Amino acid sequence: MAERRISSIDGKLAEEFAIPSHVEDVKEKMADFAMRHTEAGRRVVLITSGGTKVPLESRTVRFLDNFSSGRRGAASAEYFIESGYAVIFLHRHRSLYPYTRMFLTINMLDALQFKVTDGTAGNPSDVVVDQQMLPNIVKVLKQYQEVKEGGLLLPIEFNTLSEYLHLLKAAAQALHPIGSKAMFYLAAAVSDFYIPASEMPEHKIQSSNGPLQLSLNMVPKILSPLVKDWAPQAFVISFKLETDESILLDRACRALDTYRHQAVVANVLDSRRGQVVVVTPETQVELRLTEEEVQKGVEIEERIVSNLTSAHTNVILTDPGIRVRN
Ligand code: PAZ
Repeated sequence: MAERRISSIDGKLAEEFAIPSHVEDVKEKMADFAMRHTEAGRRVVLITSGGTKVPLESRTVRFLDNFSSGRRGAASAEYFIESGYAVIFLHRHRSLYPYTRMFLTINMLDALQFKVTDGTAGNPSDVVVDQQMLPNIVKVLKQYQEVKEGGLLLPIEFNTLSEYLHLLKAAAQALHPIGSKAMFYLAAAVSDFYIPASEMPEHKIQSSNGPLQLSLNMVPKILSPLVKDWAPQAFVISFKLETDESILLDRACRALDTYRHQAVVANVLDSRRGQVVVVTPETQVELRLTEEEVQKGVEIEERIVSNLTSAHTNVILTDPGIRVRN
């Protein structure tokens, strides 16, 4: 029964979601990255980040978007790297990116100045950074260059739901050989609904045809084959976002029961920057920042990553075998 469900999800993926042309190349890159870092004694985390886009037309003008700035994924990538992980960063094109996320609101031209102001400046060496506009630039640039030199961050982009689903499957298969050294940190906001390619109009939907009625199919739950089939030894964390706090923990527990993975990070839209609950089959740990910590610039992602990397260590130390729960 379970096997039939998994293979039908695989079939649906192949039939109803356009396969990106570069998926095999990306899979090979991810497999090489994972193997290289595991051989160097590092664990590897696959982070998903940002929201998926669901096209309404095949020559797309309109689409449905899922809300996510990508800040959680980008900040978490930095904390995972600080904790010794190598990171595959599967993120929505133009969502927040590790390290550069800190300067997103700054206009680059406002942050640069000429050393001399008498009108003679004209060479690149005449340009300097305004330290007041970019107060942490030296520290962040150092971190960024170290990460680049160490090849610790592999960025992969998606835009649409189809790209996300196929690239996540490819990542899971690419990380299969490193077994329990792999973590999946699925923070992206993924659509639950889509229009199958066969039912999508080719051209722009015309408003002259009157009000638009949409019928959307349910997106296959790929967490199921990911946990059972594609990366059964990996440590898998999903995220659950709700706007109604009263249903949050129940939904998180249900997800754990259904997919049998290791943890759900549960958060409410309005309070997600300062408060989450890490739900496992045995525990519910609330992580919360105090007002003082928020003022000091402490980020909740540091706490989330610390909690999960410790749990990952415990699992690897106590049971390096199959991770799928019964
Ligand atoms: O990307 P962001 O920092 O704006 O928000 C993070 C988040 C709320 C998208 C993430 O924590 C999350 O809950 N992702 C899963 C969303 C879902 O339940 O579909």
